[in-house]
Amino acid sequence: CAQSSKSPRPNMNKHITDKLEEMVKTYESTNDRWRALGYQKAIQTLRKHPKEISSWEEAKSLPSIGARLADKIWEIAQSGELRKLKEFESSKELQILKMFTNVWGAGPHTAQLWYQQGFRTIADLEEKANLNHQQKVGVRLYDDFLDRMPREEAAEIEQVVKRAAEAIQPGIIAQTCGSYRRGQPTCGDVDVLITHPDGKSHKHVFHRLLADLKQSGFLTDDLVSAEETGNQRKYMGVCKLPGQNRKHRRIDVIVVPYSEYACALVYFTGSAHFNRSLRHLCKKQNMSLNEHALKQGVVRKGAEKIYEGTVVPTPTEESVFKMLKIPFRPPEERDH
Ligand code: DCP
Ligand code: MG
Ligand code: MN
Repeated sequence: CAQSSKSPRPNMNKHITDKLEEMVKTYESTNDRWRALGYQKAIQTLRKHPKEISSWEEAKSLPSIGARLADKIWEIAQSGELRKLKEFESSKELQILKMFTNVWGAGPHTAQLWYQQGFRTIADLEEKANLNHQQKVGVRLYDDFLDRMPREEAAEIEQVVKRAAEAIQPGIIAQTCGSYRRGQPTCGDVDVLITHPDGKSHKHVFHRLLADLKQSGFLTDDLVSAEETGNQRKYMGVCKLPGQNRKHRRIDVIVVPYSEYACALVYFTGSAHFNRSLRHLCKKQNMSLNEHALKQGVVRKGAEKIYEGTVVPTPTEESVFKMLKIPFRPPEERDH
């Protein structure tokens, strides 16, 4: 997927994979990891298949697709529907579990616990459940968090963060990544990546920036106030633009050293699916890629790394693609 440069091959079986994705979501919400994984593998296979599925046998012949999945695929191909999915959709219990897993800070396990305790609505959780701090925020702002913002609003949020960061440290770079940078019309949150070209001034910005943005009333709630991975710092929280009729929006702020900027930019721009295909490409070339660095000369034994490899300097995003021996892919073309 990452390999093809310009027009990525269209998914000839989108009508099928869309339904199967719904099945994955359902099985994830019931904590049925094996079924979810089985469906996920089938989806990946179907995405790569160069033509529309035209028989049960054709589906069955593909990797990761057994007789039962072939039944489902053929049912969708013929009727456009999947009875099993319809059943799920009409199941009250599954609907409630899905709603509960959509609470920020709750996973499928917590959702099931809540259900077993007799809770059925978000109001039940608010009144009766024993919630941690994140879940309290998630419940209070449930509707706002489910609403994706128009990209214009993400741009306004970026500007607020940019101006505040610039006031602390002139020359700072604040770039919104994620779905916004990929040009999506709506964004689930705003992912602001911050660094400084001098290689050191980014360090003292993190805490001051958050303090300033709290003081001004822009940041309203913390979800994860500081997560440290190596030299990177990540904040996850909630913001609200000034003015009437504004919703609370999810915001992530990530501060990284300039030497890691290009890899962080690739990682936080995504999509998550694109990142997976990049990592897959790396494996084949004995390399590894994460939000910190690109490494070469990695030695793997099965899934395990027995030698970490050495860091390849990547001054720009383009250089990451070059080292991976693939043509540069602009952010707008990284959704698959
Ligand atoms: N990311 C990843 N793997 C994950 C989560 C995130 O590689 N499991 C990377 C790719 C994502 C980026 O981080 O694009 C930002 O994560 P988000 O969850 O904010 O996702 P998006 O910005 O892509 O979409 P949304 O509009 O829903 O926020
Ligand atoms: Mg995002
Ligand atoms: Mn995010």
